[in-house]
Amino acid sequence: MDAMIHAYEQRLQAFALAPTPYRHGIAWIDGAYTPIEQARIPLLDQGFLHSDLTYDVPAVWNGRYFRLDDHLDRLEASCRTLRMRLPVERAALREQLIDMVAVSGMRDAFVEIIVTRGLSFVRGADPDTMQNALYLFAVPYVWAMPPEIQRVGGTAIVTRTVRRVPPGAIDPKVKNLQWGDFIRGLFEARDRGAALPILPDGDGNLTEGGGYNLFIVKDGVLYTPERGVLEGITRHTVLDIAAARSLSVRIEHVPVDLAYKADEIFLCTTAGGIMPIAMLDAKPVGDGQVGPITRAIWESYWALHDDPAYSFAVPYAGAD
Ligand code: PDG
Repeated sequence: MDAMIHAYEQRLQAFALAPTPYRHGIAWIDGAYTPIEQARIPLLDQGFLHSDLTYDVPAVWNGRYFRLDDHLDRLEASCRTLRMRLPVERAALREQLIDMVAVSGMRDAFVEIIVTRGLSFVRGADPDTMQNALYLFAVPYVWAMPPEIQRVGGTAIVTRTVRRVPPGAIDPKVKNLQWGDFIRGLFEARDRGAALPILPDGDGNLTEGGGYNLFIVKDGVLYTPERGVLEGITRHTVLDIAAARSLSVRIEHVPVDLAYKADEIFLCTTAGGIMPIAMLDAKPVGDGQVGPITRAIWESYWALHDDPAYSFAVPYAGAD
C-alpha cells in the first residue's frame, strides 16, 4: 500500500513542475481542447436542463488507461437504453480519449465522457433524428476516499433520511447524474460525522452510494447488492480478483442488517479504487482495522493496473 501511494505522490510532484496549460485538467468540446477552467457548455443543452444524459468515467493510472473498452461498452449500452447514439464512431471516441490524456500530460487522471440528448427537448421529438452531444474532460485522479484514509479505513453511515431512487424510476444501470439522493446522503453523512453514505432501497436492503458500489465480508464470503445499483467496472474487477483468489461471492439482496454484523466492509469505484470502511454509524466494523480480505483485494486491484490484460500505455509525446 505504502509503496504504491508514495510512487503516486512522486508523479504528482513531477507533474506540478511540468510546463502545461492543463495543470488542472483538459476538456474537449466541439472538436477543440481547452484548459478545464475555461470549458463551457451551452445553456440549452438538455443534459443541463433535464439531466437528459449518460456518462462514464474511465481512469488513467501511472500513464495507462484501465479497462477503457469495458467503460466504452457500458457507455454504449447506456446510450442504447436512453435512445441516444454516440455522436462519433466508437473507435474515433477511443482515439480522442487517448489523445486528450496524452496532450494533457497527466499520468493519473479521472476521465469523463458525457453524452447528452443535445439542444432539443424530447417532447414531441423523434429520438432517432436528434443530434446528441458529446463532451470529454480529464482532471487529476479523483479520490472519493483520500489515500491516507485508505491506509486506516474511512467512516460511513447507512442513511436514515434518504433511500436510493428505485430502479423503476431511474435505472441505476445507466450511469446518470441524477444525484439528488446521493447529495442528500452526503449531507446526512456530514451531519452525522462520517464521510460516505450507503443508501438503503426502502425495502430493507443496501444499494450503493454517491459514486461507489458496496461489498460486505462476512465469514470469508463477499456480498454485494444485485439490484438497484450501477454495475461498476471496479465491482467487476473485484469479482475477477475474488475468482482468482477462490473467494466465495454472493450477488444478491444484501439486508441492511448484514452491514452491522460484517467482518469487513469496503466501497469501490474508479474514483479511488478499494475504499476500506473502519467505522459504520460511528461503531467499529469488525475490529475497526482494515481487514485482511479488503487489504488483499486492494493490493490486487492496483497490481492489475500494470497488467496488459486490463490496461494499456498512453502514448505521451517525448515518452519512450
Ligand atoms: N455507483 C455509482 C452510482 C457510481 O457513480 C459509480 C462510479 C459506481 C457505482 C462505481 O462504478 P465504477 O466502478 O465503474 O467506477 N462513479 C464515479 C463518478 C463519481 C462522480 O463524481 O461522477 C466514477 O465513475 O469514478
